[in-house]
Amino acid sequence: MTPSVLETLLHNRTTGKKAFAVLIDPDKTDARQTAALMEQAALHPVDFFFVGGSLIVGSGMNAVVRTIKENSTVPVVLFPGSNLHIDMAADAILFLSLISGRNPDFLIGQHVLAAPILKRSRLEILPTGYLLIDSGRQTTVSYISNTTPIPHDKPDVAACTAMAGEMLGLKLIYLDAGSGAKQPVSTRMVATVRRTVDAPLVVGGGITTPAQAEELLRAGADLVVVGNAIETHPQLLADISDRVGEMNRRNAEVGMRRAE
Ligand code: 1GP
Repeated sequence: MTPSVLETLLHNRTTGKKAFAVLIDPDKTDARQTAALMEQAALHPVDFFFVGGSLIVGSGMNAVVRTIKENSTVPVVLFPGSNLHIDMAADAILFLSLISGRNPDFLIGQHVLAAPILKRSRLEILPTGYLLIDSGRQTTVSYISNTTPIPHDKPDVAACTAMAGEMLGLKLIYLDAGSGAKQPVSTRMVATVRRTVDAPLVVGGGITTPAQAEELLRAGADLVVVGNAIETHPQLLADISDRVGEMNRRNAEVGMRRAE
């Protein structure tokens, strides 16, 4: 049986395997571009496709999810901005509680509306503590959610927020600088959060190079998410995939040598 997304991430935590997800914004892609990404992903492995965004204007989400499912076995994880962004053809959904903010609608309100729909679905529900981190400019998600991001240089605030989220039972922690952020979350913040929680740590927003992805993974992220930069430079999918693959090979070799 195929492991669930959470099982995969927890297993990766125990083995130290790092993962890479491509975020597809349905407003910025079509079935043809999605199929082209799938061809790349067949040659350069991607662990998950995230689909969604804080604001979806068009009606292309279902077409994107279907195109991925028809062309790839990589799990599709919905990254919703609201209870409207649910697609039954996906494999899983990040059930995001925006715990860095104090807007009850994004802490629990949207979830109440989505709960009966999700209960009837076969989607894997991934309870996720979602932390928005300041990246130097207002992002769509901070505007739409009407929340104040955690300051970029306050790793302890992020760590305490993540800890509280984990204590509340959330299974994943997601540090997000926001789509198209000027700069990613700092490695210092990632390392501080990593030391304080056991849950798999997802980091995204503003990652534009394989080196940044590697630094964040080395700092303690388990999964990096890249969207915008791959839309602009599709070759980056291959470059980041290769870099993460190389990192995992090196880590596995070190592990084997230690075991000898
Ligand atoms: C945003 O973490 C994701 O929520 C990805 O951000 O589009 O900047 O890569 P980018």
